[in-house]
Amino acid sequence: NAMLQWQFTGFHFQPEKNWMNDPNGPVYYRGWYHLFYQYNPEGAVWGNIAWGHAVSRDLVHWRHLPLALVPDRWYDVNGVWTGSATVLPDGSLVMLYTGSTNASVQVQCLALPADPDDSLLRNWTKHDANPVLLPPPRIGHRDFRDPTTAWFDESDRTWRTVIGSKDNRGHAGIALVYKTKDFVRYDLIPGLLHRVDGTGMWECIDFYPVGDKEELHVMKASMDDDRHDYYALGKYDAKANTWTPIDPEADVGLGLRYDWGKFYASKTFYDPAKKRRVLWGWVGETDSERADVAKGWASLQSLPRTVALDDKTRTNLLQWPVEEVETLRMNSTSFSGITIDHGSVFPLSLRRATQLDIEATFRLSPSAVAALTEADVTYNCSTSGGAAHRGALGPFGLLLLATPNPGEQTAAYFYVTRGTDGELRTHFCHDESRSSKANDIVKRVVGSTVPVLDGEGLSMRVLVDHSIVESFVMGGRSTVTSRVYPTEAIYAKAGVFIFNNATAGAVTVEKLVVHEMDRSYNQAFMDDDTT
Ligand code: DQQ
Repeated sequence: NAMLQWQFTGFHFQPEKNWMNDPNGPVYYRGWYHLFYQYNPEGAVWGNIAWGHAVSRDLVHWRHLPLALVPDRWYDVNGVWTGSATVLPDGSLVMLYTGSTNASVQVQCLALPADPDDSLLRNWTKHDANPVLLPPPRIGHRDFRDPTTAWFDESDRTWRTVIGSKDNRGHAGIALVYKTKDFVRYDLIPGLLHRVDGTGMWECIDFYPVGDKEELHVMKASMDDDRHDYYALGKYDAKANTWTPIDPEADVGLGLRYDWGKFYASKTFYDPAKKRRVLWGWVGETDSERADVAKGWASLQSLPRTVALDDKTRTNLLQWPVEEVETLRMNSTSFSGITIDHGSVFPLSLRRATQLDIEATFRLSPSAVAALTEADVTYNCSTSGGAAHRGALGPFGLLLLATPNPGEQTAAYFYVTRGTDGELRTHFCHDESRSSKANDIVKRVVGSTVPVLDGEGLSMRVLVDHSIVESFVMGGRSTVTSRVYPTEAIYAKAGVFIFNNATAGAVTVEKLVVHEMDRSYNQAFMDDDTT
């Protein structure tokens, strides 16, 4: 079926077939980037979870390797679940992961490279002492999982790792810290690194320093309740074993998300080769399970993203596709300098529009902005009418994977409002509601407000890759990822339009460069030139 086949991506990470979920143990080891991931070798739905494995020299071109870890012991027979890699000062590697036991108890396990000289890390040994960690008193047997990468604490010369859990009193998400010298014996450090009432089970916690002087720590948790990855910036006090958000209103689960669309169970690693921190996130399907079984695969990984503190705002992170992604750019076309009047749509003439990297910066007409008094005070992407709802200064932006009216389209757009305080607010949303004529799909309007400083144009970078649209807004202050399943806007029929559905402001397209993207693999098994 050509329509289902078309959904396979060209430059996102995905196995050739079957189900994938969380990224696991990403690490740089002896010249190779390694990515492990939750994988069902038997089918396109979750189950039989093992660790898939792939390696890359550049985070873009991947070589798939045999399964790294499979559920073959009493302590992980119900699944080799999520875990993290830690590189020790001597360059050796330890892997901690969660096992789901024969009684479905969540325990932590240690795996080591069977041959440290194999830079591809093809074989792994599960430690004889496994499981190395059982749920502590008062913690639910099914609420104890996903150990983080460990860090070294000089004060007592031990390693620290964080494990996510839940306190039923208060329905609180909690972060437990253990210390260990050898990754075999562990002590629970009294107290909690952090806790937020009402947020439920914290999966896949990530905890890492950011800022030039590593002055802040990011705490990220994947909220099992609402399936989003939330983070907050805060101060880590190693001695007190606590982390405190700089803005209590924006605590973990209350404020910032990594991504406002489909993105979950993410994990970072530090890349010593390029001195950067890189983030991977699981981008699931939003079509039906039936469709996944029919196409034989489910889920992607997001593009690997660098993540750093935003030095200008200091209130949020910046995420950006790793620079290696740009090596896939082929034909580039510039449409810069166009002005789009309010209420109009402009088609871009492109050769192909299914694998794109688009850089766009818009400016609203200053007089229209000045003329706007209080407007759309309570605007919110997800409760708005999407790209069809017209306001004075929005929506305007791009229609991706689009066919002409009344066809299919995924809208990525800005919408500017003015609050009762007189301040402008800039929203960035994806409207998926017209992305497909198929009816077995979750279609939403998703997005958030994004900080815009004085004088800044409104910029977006949008990566389109068959069934995924991944947007990085204002240099990465916000990101939005959508899975989309067009039925008509596919192959040569897919197009891109600029639109300005505002009622007042004309929009100048200060910059618009569209790069066609090469695919990142050589297999002939998914040829997007077949119609
Ligand atoms: N996925 C894993 C768990 C983790 C969850 C199981 C998050 O370890 O908590 O596949 O998606």
